[in-house]
Amino acid sequence: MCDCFWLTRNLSAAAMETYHVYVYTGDKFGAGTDANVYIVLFGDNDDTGEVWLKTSKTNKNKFERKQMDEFVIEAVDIGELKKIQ
Ligand SMILES: [Ca+2]
Repeated sequence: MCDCFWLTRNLSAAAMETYHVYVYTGDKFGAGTDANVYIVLFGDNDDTGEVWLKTSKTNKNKFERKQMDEFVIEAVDIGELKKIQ
């Protein structure tokens, strides 16, 4: 195993950022869903790629109607957030 691989891993680990993502589920019929929801954060340096919103910090049952869910995700440092998809 070459040294460069190890160096790259260290650098990427140091560049990880924690993001808190807040998702409000509307009150339209059928809005509450447990389907797999993915988001992508776009910054001025990079984007996170697709991130699965797996576990809500605020609610055991995520994505219920008129509910705010908080998700904590770890991803690369994308710089200043520009867009969420
Ligand atoms: Ca649900």
